[in-house]
Amino acid sequence: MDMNAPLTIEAEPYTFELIPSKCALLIIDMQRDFLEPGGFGEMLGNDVTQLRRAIEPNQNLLEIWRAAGLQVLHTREGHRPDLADLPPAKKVRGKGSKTIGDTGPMGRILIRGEAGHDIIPELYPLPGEPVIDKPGKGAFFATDLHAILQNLGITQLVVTGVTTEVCVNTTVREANDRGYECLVPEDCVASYFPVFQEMGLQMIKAQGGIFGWVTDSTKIISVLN
Ligand code: C5J
Repeated sequence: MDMNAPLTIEAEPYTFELIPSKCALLIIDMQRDFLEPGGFGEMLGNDVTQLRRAIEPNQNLLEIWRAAGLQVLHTREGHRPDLADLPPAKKVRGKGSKTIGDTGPMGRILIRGEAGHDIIPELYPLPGEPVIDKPGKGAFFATDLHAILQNLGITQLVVTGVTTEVCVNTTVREANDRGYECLVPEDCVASYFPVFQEMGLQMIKAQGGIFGWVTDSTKIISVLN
């Protein structure tokens, strides 16, 4: 494959010209705490099956992406064990009986180094794939993501992961403001709430692609194949 030759991907609101050498797959927060039964997401009362639908499409896309030799990055939402980077307002939000930093079934909730904070085995990073630990919802806030992408010469992002309306949308908006072009495959992102899945995607592609483009992973895969 010519890494500098644009590949045309069918997308909304119009086709996306993917330049392999400049495009990275950014997988957001596919962590055990959000996706597995017994994790933080389920403790908050959410139905994790809504998120687990995105695992297989992400596996398929990741396999093809890696085989094509394209750049992959992963993110994890979480905090230092001493909670020094956890805003008090985030700690108390929701008024749940258990919150970030407390001990749950998979270790301390959303704390770096704990089992629940780690990425699910189905999508585990390979050595050499950067993993961005982020304290907020957006992957650019208080991280070195922008510097890493600039050093790699990346200007386009295929953004996948969870949840569509929270960390995926926040990251796409942050990326858009920094000049990145973002393509979101709708089957590779997921929300606990079907209405937010729908609206989260609508908001990205509305008004001529105000934050980016929306497609389906099969459309990317068929072009990379
Ligand atoms: C949330 C995320 N929903 N990764 N995190 O708290 O979207």
